[in-house]
Amino acid sequence: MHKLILWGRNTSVNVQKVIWTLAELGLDYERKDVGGDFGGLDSPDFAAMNPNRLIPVLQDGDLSVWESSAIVRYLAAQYGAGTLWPELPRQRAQCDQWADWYNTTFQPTWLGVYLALVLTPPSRRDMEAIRRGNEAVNKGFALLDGALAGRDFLCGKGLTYADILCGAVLYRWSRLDVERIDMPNVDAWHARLRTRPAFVTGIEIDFSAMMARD
Ligand SMILES: N[C@@H](CCC(=O)N[C@@H](CS)C(=O)NCC(=O)O)C(=O)O
Repeated sequence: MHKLILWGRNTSVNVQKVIWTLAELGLDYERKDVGGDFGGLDSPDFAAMNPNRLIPVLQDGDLSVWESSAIVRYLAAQYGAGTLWPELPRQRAQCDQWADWYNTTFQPTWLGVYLALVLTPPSRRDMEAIRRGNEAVNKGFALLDGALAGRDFLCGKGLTYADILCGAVLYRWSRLDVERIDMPNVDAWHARLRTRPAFVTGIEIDFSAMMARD
C-alpha cells in the first residue's frame, strides 16, 4: 500500500486535527515539516498540491486534499466508516452541523483572540478587543457545553470527526490566560479526550515558542 503523506508543521492546530485523526485510525504516514519557520509553501511543487499555499495538505496516492476539515472528513470516510464516520446520513448531519459551525463561527472567533494574545507582544495587545473577542468565544463554549450535557461525545456515544474538528482547540485554549465560564460538560469532554493517546500525541504540542515577546 502507498504511504500517506501529511504536509505541515505540528504546531498548527489545523495540522493537529489531521495528526489526531490519522492516529485514531492507526494509519501509517509520513509527516513533512513545512510552513512557519520551515517555509516551503512558495515552491511550485507545493502550489501544485495546494494552490492556496497553506497547510495542511494530505497526499493519499495520487489524491491531494487541502483544507483541514476536508482532510479529516476524507480520512474518516475512507478509513473510519462506522467509527469516526457514522453510517447513517442523519448521524452525519449532526456531525456536519458541528463541523460547519466550528469552521464558520467558532474557529474564526477563538483564532482572533489567540492571534491577538499569542502573536502580539504584550505591550501592543489591545486588551479591550481581546476581552470582547473572549466574550464571543465563551458564548461558543456555552453552546458546546449545552450540547454535551448527558453525552460523552458531540454526536453520541463514540468519537466522530465532529469531536476532532471541535475538540482540537481545547489544549491550546486551556493554556491561555483568559477569563473562562463554568463549563463542566466541556471540561468532562476534554478530560475524556485526554485519555486517548491519539489526542495527547496529536494535540498537546507545546506552542510556547510561538509566543511573541517585547
Ligand atoms: N482553513 C484552512 C486554514 C489553513 C491555515 O490557515 N493554515 C495555516 C497554519 S494553521 C498556514 O498554512 N499558515 C502558514 C504557515 O504556517 O506558514 C484549513 O483549515 O486548512
